[in-house]
Amino acid sequence: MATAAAPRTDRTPADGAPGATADTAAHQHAFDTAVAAEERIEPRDWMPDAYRATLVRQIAQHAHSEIIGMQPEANWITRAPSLRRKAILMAKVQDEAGHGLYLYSAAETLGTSREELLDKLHSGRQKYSSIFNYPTLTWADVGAIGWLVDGAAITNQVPLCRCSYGPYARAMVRICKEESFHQRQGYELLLALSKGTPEQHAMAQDAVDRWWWPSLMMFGPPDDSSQHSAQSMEWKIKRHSNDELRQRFVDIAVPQAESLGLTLPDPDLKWNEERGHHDFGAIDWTEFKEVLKGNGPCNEQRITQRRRAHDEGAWVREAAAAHAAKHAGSTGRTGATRA
Ligand code: FAQ
Repeated sequence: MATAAAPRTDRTPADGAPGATADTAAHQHAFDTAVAAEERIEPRDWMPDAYRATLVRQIAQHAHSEIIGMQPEANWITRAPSLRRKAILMAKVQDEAGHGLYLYSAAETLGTSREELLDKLHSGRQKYSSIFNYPTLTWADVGAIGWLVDGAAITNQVPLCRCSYGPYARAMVRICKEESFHQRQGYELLLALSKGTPEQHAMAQDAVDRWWWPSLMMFGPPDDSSQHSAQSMEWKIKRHSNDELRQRFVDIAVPQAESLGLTLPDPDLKWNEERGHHDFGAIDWTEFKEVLKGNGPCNEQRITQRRRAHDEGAWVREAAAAHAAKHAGSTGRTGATRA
């Protein structure tokens, strides 16, 4: 059995490999033992079908969120107020495309192609994060997304660096490093606005008022209605429940809001000495469900734009495939012709 740091080579083989007829119970036992021992499951290892399906579902949703998540902020690149802000924002949006690529690659190691996943996104058969169905109305929204949305993403994603599936865990390490820069730039942007003119302060406050509650929804439904959490935590895909991570995020955000000189839009938000956490108000789960059903403010716009970008990029994929085929021919290599 390999350690968490190194890919495993001695696990029972995957279906189709020599020895695949070996007893499923023995495979299951080896898998359970590895997960219990905090070892990483690697692509060629045997894994339960449901474990594979859960990973594909979560990684695909995560990848889709990254590439759809480029849209709300890209909306402001041409209107960034300075060269410095523009360069930062362009770098951030490019990072998000990169995160999508790492994640689609991680999903490919589970036997699911990027084309198949994109097709499911475009046809509404797979989800992306609810948060990206809200509009970016002012420049301050770029700051609020960085501070709150990236902040929530980091809180959720740092534990995923310890996910039991190796390729996903390793992708998350790099993603989290980049998300930290994203969160920091958002905080710094909001701080500049908050300490600026009264109009700039009001713009920052308005953005925080609109993004706070949707950011709390990013962590998913409450634990008692989270259908996948228990099994995902047993498999060590998820390390904490949705509510635990949401609470952690609130506890981190409250002092940061104070430093920013901004108010979080929740009259019920207060420190609870007994619990050692902040209490906070009720989340509007009806709104969350509506957004998931496709009825958020920007669902239609986001998916239409995504399909258009995909269609307009067809020639790039074709050219890259032709180049790869030519290169493979000249070096005598075969395969690897995908864009
Ligand atoms: N939005 O049983 P659970 C980012 C669905 S990346 C939409 O609790 P699970 C970076 C869920 O899929 C943001 N759907 O599910 C960035 C399931 O439906 P299904 C994305 C949601 O998987 C920043 C159903 O509800 N991050 O922001 C949402 O155990 C700035 C029942 O839920 C990740 O994906 C939601 N908010 O827990 C980019 C992180 N919540 O699939 C650009 C990885 C739940 O059966 C700019 N994912 N659902 O049809 C996870 O940690 C988990 O998948 C959860 C959900 C926590 C999101």
